[in-house]
Amino acid sequence: MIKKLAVVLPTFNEKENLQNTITEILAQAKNLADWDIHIIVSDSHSTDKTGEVAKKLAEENPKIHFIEVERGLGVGLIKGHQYALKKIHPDVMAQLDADGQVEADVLVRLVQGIEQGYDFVMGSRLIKGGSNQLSFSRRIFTLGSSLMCRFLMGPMDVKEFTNSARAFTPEIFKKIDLNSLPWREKTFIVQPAFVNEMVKAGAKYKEVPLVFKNRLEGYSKNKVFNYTYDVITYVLDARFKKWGLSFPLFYVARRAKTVVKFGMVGFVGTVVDFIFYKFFINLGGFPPATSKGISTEVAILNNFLLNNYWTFKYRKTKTSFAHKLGLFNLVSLGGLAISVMIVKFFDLVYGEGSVNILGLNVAYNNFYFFATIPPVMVWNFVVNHLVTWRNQNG
Ligand SMILES: Nc1nc2c(ncn2[C@@H]2O[C@H](COP(=O)(O)OP(=O)(O)OP(=O)(O)O)[C@@H](O)[C@H]2O)c(=O)[nH]1
Ligand SMILES: [Mg+2]
Repeated sequence: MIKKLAVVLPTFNEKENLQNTITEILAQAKNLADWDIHIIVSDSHSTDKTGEVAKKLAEENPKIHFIEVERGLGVGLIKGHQYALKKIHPDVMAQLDADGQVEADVLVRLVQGIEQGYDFVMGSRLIKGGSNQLSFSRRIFTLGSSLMCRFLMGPMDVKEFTNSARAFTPEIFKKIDLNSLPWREKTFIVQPAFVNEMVKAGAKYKEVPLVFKNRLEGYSKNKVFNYTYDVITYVLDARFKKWGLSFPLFYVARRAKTVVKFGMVGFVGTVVDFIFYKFFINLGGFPPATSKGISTEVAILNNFLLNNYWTFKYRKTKTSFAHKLGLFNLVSLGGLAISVMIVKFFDLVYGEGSVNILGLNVAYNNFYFFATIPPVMVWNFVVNHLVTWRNQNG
């Protein structure tokens, strides 16, 4: 008896890749004799007209379906599967990247896994027969997230959590808890989270090998910093839940992402400040006070650029670059005034003593220095968040 296989292809700007990927997938029919392959392209309103390509393909071939969804890989996947359930009534549900990076023959192994009685089969670059041909830094990401997912979240016997090639039964898909799956996130966190939810739903799972090549056309939509951040906070959150702690770490961390980035920039700025301070003294022959003046301004500039092009990149402001740079300098000056007042205050109250810590004589003034960091950081963040990079998009 012929059975139905529904393959979801999420797309965002994949105009040059989509047609080839679909051809490759349909070519797998030769090794899937009993299967009727349907493809659902779920496009997030691509700006390169991927939608038009998909619409045309869908008109020419009744096995190709097209839906339009909001931005986000998770949205593309989940809404694609929901559409498949409702309109195609598949015997097996599957998903693949639409950019042709994953060799399409994995589909055959995914379906065979389900035929063997598994509920959830994952393509994997990290098992025997699999291969990851991406750049070194991307391979590090795959490996690092795999280790974190395995040992912090589990299950330990899954080797890879971060690619899209998967197949599952409609029965197990209906069992997973979509409310605790962060599928509306803009990063790719849905990938490892989906494994977690499948396991929680009691899926019998296994991995099959796949080959992951470099992109031929188009560009990557993967934001590696944001994804790494989400993976770390998600797996810790999952670990806490397994321990019975109900602290919503992932939720809180997601809201605090801008603050964390701002803090990281502040940290880098402090290092830059120190390096330039020493540089101007030792190599430039400047007196320390002059060096500090220059190095501080270099650090301010450094922090401004990082915050403008990274931390607050997605803020829509109406002010010019120079305007923001001016404001940022003023805010930093305010921070300077606050830190001087704090040191002055402690100096007046506690004076110039020292304390013995583990045999080391530590002067009070060290504590005065570090005491300035939290309030100045709060000041800088709040004012820059509310004024310098104020979102003017409503
Ligand atoms: N519907 C939808 N699909 C998306 C979105 N972002 C990414 N995708 C698709 O998800 C798949 C994976 O995204 P990629 O940009 O290829 O990510 P990647 O494979 O980790 O990165 P590369 O190796 O550079 O390709 C591709 O098919 C994308 O078109 C989105 O916002 N909406
Ligand atoms: Mg890709």
